[in-house]
Amino acid sequence: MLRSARVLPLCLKRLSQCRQLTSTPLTIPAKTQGVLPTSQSAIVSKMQFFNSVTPDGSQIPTYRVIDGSGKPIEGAEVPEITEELARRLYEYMQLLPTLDNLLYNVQRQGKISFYMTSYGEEATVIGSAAALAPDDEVLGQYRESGVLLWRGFGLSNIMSQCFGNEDDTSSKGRQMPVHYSSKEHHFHPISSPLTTQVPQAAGVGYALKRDPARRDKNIAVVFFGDGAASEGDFHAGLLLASTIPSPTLFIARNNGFAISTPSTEQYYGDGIAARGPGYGVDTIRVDGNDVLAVMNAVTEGKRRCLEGGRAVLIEAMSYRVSHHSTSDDSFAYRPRSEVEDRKRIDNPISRFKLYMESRGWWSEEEDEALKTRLKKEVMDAFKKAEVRKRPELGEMFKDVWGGEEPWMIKEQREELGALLKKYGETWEPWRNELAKFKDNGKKLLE
Ligand SMILES: Cc1ncc(C[n+]2csc(CCOP(=O)(O)OP(=O)(O)O)c2C)c(N)n1
Repeated sequence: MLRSARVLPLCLKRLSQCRQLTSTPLTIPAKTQGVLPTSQSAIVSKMQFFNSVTPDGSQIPTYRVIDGSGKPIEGAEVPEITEELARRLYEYMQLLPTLDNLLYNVQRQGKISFYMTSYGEEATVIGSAAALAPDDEVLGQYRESGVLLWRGFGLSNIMSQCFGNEDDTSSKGRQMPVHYSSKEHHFHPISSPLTTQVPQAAGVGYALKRDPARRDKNIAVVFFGDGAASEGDFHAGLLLASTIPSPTLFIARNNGFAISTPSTEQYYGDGIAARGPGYGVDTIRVDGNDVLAVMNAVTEGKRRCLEGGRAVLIEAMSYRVSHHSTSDDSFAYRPRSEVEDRKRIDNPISRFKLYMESRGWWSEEEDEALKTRLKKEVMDAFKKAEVRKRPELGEMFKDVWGGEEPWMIKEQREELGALLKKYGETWEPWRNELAKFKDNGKKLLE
C-alpha cells in the first residue's frame, strides 16, 4: 500500500509530461530525419510484435532450382550453364568424397593426425566456388577445400598440407591437417579458433572497397558453420560489415550440427538467415544440396555486394553426413539410420547427376570412368606425398615474428637442440621421429 501510494503520483507526473510532449511536436534535425526512430515515426494502432518464430510455424523460404530427382522446379531460374561447366561442377563434386574417403582412411591408419570431410556439403562448396571469381578473397572455416581445388590448388598441395611434408606450401608442415592456405589462390589461412574468420572477412571486404583497382571487381567471401554462428565473433563480423559497409558475402553452411550439438539447440529463431535483417543485410536461404541454386544465390549475392558496397548473407541448408572429424563418433548422438536416409534421399551429387542425365550430358559409363580416374589421381598424389620428408626441424622456429628474432624463440630453439643432443641418437622413439625430418634434426645441433 505504502509503495503504490508513493509510486502513483510519480506515474501521473510522467504521464502529464508525455501528454505535453505529444501536444508539442518535436522538431527533428534534418540530419536524423528518417534515420532515427522517433515518437513521430509511423504509429501502429495495435501493438505488433514481430518475430522470426511465427504462430503458424511459417519460415523463411528456401530458394531452390532443381528438386530431389534433378528436375527443374516449376518456374525456377535454371542458370544457363554450358555442358562443359556442368561437367566440371559434377567432376569437382565427385572429387571431394574421393579425396575424403582416402584421407579419412589414411588418418585411421595413423599416417596423418586428423582429418575433416565435406561429405554432404559438396554442392554448397563447389556451387559457391563456381559463382566466384578466382581472385575473390575467400576465408574458410575448414570444410571448403573444394574452393581451393576448383581454383587449381591441386591434389598434391592438399596431400602435402595434410602430411605436413616439405612440399607443404600452406604452412611448411606446421599446421594441423586441413588448415590450408594459398595467397596465389586468394584463400586465407584456416584457423582453428572458431569464427575468427568472420570479423576478419568484414575487414578484408573493407580493404577491397578501399582499393580502387578491386572495389568494383572483388568481394570477400566467408564460410562458417551454424555452430560458428553461435560465437560472438559472428555478430561482431556482421555488425562491422553493417556499420562500416563492405562487399562481404557471408555464407553460413547450416549442416545441422556443431559437433554433437544439433542446430535446434543452437538457436530458437529461424536459423541463421533470420539474423541478417537485424543487421540490415540482404539475406537469402538456399538449398545447399542444390548446386544450381547455390550458384545462382552466390552470383546474385556477389552482384549485390558490388552494387551496393554492402554485405549479403546466404544460409545454405544441408546435412553433415560425416562425423564431425576423425576425433568424433557421431553415432553416439544421432541414429545411423538418420544419416543413411539423408545420404540416400537428399544427396547433392546424385541430384545433380540426375539433372545432367536428363539433359543428355552424362551416362553411367562416363560416371564409372570419372570415378576410376579420380581415384587414381587421388591415390597417385597420396603416394607421392606419403614418402616425402617433413621440412627441416628448425623451420618451426622461423617466420614467427618478422625482423629480428626475439629472445624467447632463440631460447626455445636452444632448449630443443639440447634435448636432441641428449636423447636424439639414443632413445628409439626420438630417433624414429627425427628420421622423418629432412635434416634428421641435425641443423639444430650445430
Ligand atoms: C572458439 C572455439 N570453440 C570451440 C572450438 C571447437 N570446435 C571446433 S569445430 C566446432 C563445431 C563447429 O560447428 P559448425 O560451425 O556448425 O561447423 P561444422 O563442423 O558443422 O561444419 C567446435 C565447437 C573451436 N575450434 N574454437
